[in-house]
Amino acid sequence: MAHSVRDEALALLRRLGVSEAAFAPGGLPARSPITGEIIATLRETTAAEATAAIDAAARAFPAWRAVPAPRRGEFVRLLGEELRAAKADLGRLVTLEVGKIVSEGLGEVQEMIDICDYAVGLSRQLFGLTIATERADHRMMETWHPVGVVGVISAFNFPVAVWSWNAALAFVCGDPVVWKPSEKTPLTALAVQAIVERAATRFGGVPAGLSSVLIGGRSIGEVLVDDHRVPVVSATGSTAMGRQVGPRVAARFGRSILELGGNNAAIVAPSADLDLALRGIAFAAMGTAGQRCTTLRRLIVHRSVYDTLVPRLKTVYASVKVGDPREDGVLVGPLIDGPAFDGMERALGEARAIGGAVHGGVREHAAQWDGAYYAAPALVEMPRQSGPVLRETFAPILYVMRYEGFDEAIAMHNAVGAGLSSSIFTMDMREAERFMSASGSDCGIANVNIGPSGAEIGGAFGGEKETGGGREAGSDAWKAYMRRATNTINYGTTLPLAQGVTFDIMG
Ligand code: UN1
Repeated sequence: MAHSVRDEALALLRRLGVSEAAFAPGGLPARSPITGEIIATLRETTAAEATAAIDAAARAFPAWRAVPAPRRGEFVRLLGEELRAAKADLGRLVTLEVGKIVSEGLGEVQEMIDICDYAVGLSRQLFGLTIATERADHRMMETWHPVGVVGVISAFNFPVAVWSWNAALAFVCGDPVVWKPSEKTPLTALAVQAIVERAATRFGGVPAGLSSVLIGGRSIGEVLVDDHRVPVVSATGSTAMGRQVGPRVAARFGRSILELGGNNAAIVAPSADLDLALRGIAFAAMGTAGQRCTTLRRLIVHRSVYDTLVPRLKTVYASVKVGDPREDGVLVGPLIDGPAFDGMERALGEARAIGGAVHGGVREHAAQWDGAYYAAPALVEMPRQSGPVLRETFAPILYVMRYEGFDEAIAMHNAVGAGLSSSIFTMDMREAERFMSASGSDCGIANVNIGPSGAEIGGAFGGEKETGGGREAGSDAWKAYMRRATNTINYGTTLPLAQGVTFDIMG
């Protein structure tokens, strides 16, 4: 019998520096999906407090933008150091609060450390272009300035890493951050805030209000969405959530960075290295219990390899250990809650009704923990791509389908609403290049011989279509956290006008 999640989580929270003031009887319950037990109840942020946090962030902005960018980078360097020191504890808390297996909990914190390192370097590289002008003795250039308060709304499944992609960039770009984490994962958010405060103390001179956390549900998120002093709102979650947030932020001419649902596929071509494909598929489809936005949900297999690959996959699916994510050897932890399991059952029922053959997918460990929802990952052989296959169900369901021709595979691949991540397993370079070309995958991420999940922070992360179009983390994603000014400077003695316009005045 495993020891109590609650005791361990409370000890971790103390070690991580979360103050007792965060707790309140009868407040928001923080549950562990491992056992279903309540770890703590938390004081919820009121709407007035949320507005006060935005006031403080807005006040912090002029002070923070005046700090030279490489100095702001020093703050993020210290944050990275604090995260390194806290990695074991915070990673473990992610496991307890979200149910990720131990190495994935630690991996999430590593992702935070990685983006901090990235942002430190970036703090000396926030540069713009110098542009040739059509006028003599003129120079044109772009400068990038801090934009203001960044609102971050994050989901339960990456409860801390997604904040860090946004916050590490925002901080070096000169922007304060107000964060509304998922109401399902308040504990890890409070722990991160305590870590930020330690970095701020070591740095000295961080303006009050630079970083804050709002604990609560949708109505608290709405305060961020609607406040005109928040020029950028970065929201991660469902497409339904994004449909609300995007237009509301746009209505006040704010900018949103949306990272919404994924319905990610992999194509397995005739030439695929099937050993490698098997490993790639297994991690991408079952890892994090199918609760990544990059999770592999659709497998499009050439008919010539179907009967070799699919039986092997079935064996892997049947052998994977589902259970307490703290235990060695477990690869699939619990779903986040009961509604997640209901959604899985519903999707499997719909798949069966249209001819799908479902392997796995049954609830496990219900006798031991009736408030926890473990499910054996499901492999579903579908006669065609329809019904639940066309939408994202946030659970470990992999729909498998056959294809004949490569064009058909690409068409099937692109025939869903979401456009986050994608992959192809092939040894044929023509297919690989086609898949990554303009006429190939329509997703923001297109991989070859690796699955669609588990991206590094160095690349821009996000997707097209109903995924929302936002990009976070690496490459030039930082530009979304700044405003661009185009400058034209005349160092001559005359005033030539652009486009040859003349405007001669008297005198
Ligand atoms: C998410 O599920 O919201 O690429 C983010 C990945 C991770 C991030 C997933 N690095 O799977």
